[in-house]
Amino acid sequence: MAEVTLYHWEPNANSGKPMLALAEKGVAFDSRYIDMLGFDQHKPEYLAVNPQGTIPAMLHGGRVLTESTAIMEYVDEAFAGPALMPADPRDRWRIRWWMKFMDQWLGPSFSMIGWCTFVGPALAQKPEEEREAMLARIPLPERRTAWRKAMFAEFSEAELAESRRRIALGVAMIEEELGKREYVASDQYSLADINIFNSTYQLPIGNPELAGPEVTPNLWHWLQTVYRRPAVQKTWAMGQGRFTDRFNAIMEEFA
Ligand SMILES: N[C@@H](CCC(=O)N[C@@H](CS)C(=O)NCC(=O)O)C(=O)O
Repeated sequence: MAEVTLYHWEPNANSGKPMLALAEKGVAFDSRYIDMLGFDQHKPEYLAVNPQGTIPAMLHGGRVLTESTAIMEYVDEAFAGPALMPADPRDRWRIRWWMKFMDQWLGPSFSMIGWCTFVGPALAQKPEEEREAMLARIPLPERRTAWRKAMFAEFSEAELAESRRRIALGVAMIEEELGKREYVASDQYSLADINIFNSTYQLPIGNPELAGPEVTPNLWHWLQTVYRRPAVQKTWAMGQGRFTDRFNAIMEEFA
């Protein structure tokens, strides 16, 4: 049995953060796949681990760790292996700036579009009573609201337009930043790159108008570099569905 157990969904957005950090550090872990669309995260077995019913969650040293970005920082500090935070305070500030920007401002917009275009439609075939029963099991009211909007296609045009605006602006900001250095927030690969990559890796096929060799040459170069990292390839091989298929399609076409 490994020292670490990680409860995660696909290597994407929040689940992908600790998966990638652990892979970069070379830390073996027991993988517990939580099928988010099957609502495994609201089943009693998982609520006993994380009562909030969100993924990921990590077990280490008798502790349950939640919050994907905080877990990445923990992983970087608790285990040997290549440092994912540089020593320079200014670099560390920039990394934290970008992670906060992602977690609070840009990430939720990627997530809303994903929920609207993929997660909601994936559940739309279920009978209404079944969807209502699924909603009733969600512990956090704000997650229940988000799920309801996704399941019943209730995101407003104004909300979606704001998310699209943020994504376009956020991608332009990342492009500008990558014109200044090799990685987003420092000269070495860091937690900021992991955080941003998990939400942007699919852009060249999902939104080619936003990211590609001509529109965003800096982002394009960075993505190619990150796609090729052994930890990234190993992590995406752990997915069980659409996200890994999409990553493989990207690898075939672009990397
Ligand atoms: N701030 C949390 C957010 C976790 C989160 O919302 N995860 C999503 C998956 S990316 C989730 O659990 N969704 C399922 C649900 O809300 O039922 C973190 O970064 O770990």
